[in-house]
Amino acid sequence: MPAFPLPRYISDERLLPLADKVLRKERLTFEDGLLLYASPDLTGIGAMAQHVRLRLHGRKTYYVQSRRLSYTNICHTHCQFCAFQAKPDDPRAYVLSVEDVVRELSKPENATVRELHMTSGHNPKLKIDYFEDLFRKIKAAFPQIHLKVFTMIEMDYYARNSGLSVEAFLDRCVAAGLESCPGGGAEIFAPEIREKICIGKKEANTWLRVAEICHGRGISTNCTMLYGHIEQPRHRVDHLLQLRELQDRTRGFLAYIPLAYQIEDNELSRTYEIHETTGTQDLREVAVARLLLDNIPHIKAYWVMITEGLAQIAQNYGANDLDGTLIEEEIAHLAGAKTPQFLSKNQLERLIRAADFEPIERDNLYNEM
Ligand code: V47
Repeated sequence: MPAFPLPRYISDERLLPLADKVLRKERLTFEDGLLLYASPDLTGIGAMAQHVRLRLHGRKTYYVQSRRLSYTNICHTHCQFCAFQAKPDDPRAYVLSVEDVVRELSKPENATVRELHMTSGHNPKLKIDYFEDLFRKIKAAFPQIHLKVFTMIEMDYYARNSGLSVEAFLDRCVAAGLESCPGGGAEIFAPEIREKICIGKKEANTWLRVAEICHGRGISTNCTMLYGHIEQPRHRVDHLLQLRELQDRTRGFLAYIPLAYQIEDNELSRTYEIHETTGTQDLREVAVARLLLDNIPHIKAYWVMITEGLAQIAQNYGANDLDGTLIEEEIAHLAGAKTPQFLSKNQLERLIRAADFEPIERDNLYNEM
């Protein structure tokens, strides 16, 4: 890689020692993370993150032809930020049958889908037999579709609901066709925030323990952080470093996705005065992640939550993945996301190329298609 005159892009002198570390591939500390949030020099921070991104991935930006599907919105956990959940007596409440899912995936618009990403509510009526049947029938009908299912908290919930250990539940799901897991449900690990934004949701240790079990069994997962609500920079740095620490031990995280809090139709924004995240905040989250998470290969800019235009620019702030086509997204849109429900392969490629990056279609494990 050609020498990169990184310090030339930095106007906040306090960042220069961090730039030195980045150039020497040295790990950043908790205090460095706090400075990355405190410094007004977004350009300098972006340049450092971009240096790392170019070192790792050159000008490649990945995307996947994916389908979002939630098998149920019935949820007995009550996350204050969630606009998707429904109680069983809500007219919006639903559970998809296996036949519903197979019928949906048979539609022509799903013909090129390579990844089925399913996260849903915590529904006490669903147990292991439902999932085994679901996964077997999907894989029988669509062997080319990669099954990426369950947040870590969902897996813990459905294992307990089935009277099984997480290990036994996961082994049976994998035997039925589960191949990897999405990164949701992590929210913010710090207990003083977690207990305000998702009262009663399992604590951070559960999320981390289940991720470790998945990784130990060769099942890759992603990881996320929900930002832009009542958390402070120190909670974000703490969250990212806990992810980094687990990754040092397991190497099982494929990608990290910062999730910008969507403020509509949920209790959290009715309880606290919270504004929607801004462009500079969203870009900073991508850049800080690229700099602190030195052991997680991919950083996604999730266009659904930050807009297509900003995701495109985020490619210059450390992101090397724009997620996927999605077809029909519910969780962010019910909470007010103004982005489209889906982007076509051509639209994604155009966004990537127009910013002078190289679009690479991938499968869920980052094999190039
Ligand atoms: O688990 C819920 C979060 C997650 C809101 O792994 C909200 O590739 C913002 O996990 N505002 C679902 N976020 C999305 C998710 C995801 C997205 C993209 C890629 C991947 C991946 C995973 O969204 C939930 C929760 O953590 N969420 N409500 C909200 N109002």
